[in-house]
Amino acid sequence: MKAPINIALVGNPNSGKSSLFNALTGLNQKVSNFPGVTVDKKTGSARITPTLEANIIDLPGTYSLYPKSADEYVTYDVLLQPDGSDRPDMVLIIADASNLKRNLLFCSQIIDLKMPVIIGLTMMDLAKKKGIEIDLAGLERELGVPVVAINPRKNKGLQQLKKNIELVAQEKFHSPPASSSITGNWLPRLSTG
Ligand SMILES: Nc1nc2c(ncn2[C@@H]2O[C@H](COP(=O)(O)OP(=O)(O)OP(=O)(O)O)[C@@H](O)[C@H]2O)c(=O)[nH]1
Ligand SMILES: [Mg+2]
Repeated sequence: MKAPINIALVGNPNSGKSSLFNALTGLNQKVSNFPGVTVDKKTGSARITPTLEANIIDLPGTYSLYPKSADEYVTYDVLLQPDGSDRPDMVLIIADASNLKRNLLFCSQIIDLKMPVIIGLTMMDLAKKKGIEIDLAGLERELGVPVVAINPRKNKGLQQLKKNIELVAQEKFHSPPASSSITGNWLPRLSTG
C-alpha cells in the first residue's frame, strides 16, 4: 500500500469546502451558510480508490492567495510555505458555480502555482436556478485542469471527483480536445430556454 497523498481543499469562503471534507472523510467539520466559518486547518483521511488513500486538509476560505487576515494566512502557509507534514500533493479548488467569475480569479492564481489541481464546482443547483449554464468540458479545456460538478451536501459527483483525483495522482489527466462548436463558450451565460 502506498503512502497517502495530501490533498488541500481551497477556495472562496462559503463555497462548500468543509461540506466536501465531511463527505469525503466522514468527519464533522462545522458547516454553515455564511463565509468565514472555518478558521484553521483540519485534516482527515479518505479512501479514494481501493489502493489510493488521501489526507484531506480543510482550510479557511480565501479570496486571494495573498493573505489579508490570519485565517487567509493559514491557507497561504499550507500552499506556499508548507512544512514537511502537510505539503499538498494536489490542490482541490472548490468553486461556487453560481458566482463563477469571482471564483475563477482565485482558480487562476492557484493554477499559476503549477501544482496538480482539480476544480470541484459546487452550487450547480443554485446556478441553474439563476439560469446560468456552465460548459464543463469547455472550462476544462480552457483551464487545462479537470472540472467536476459536485454537490457535497447531497453526496453528488463524489465518484467522478475520486476518479479525477486518481487520474491526476497518476498524471493521466488530459484535457478534452478542442471542439469548434463550444470553444470559447465556457463562460457562464444566461440560458434562453
Ligand atoms: N445549494 C447548495 N448548497 C451547498 C452545496 N455545497 C455546500 N452547500 C452549502 O453551502 C454552505 C457553505 O458550506 P461550507 O462547507 O461551510 O463552506 P466552506 O467553503 O467550508 O466555508 P468557509 O469555511 O466559510 O470558507 C452550507 O450551507 C452548505 O450546506 C451545493 O452544491 N449546493
Ligand atoms: Mg469551511
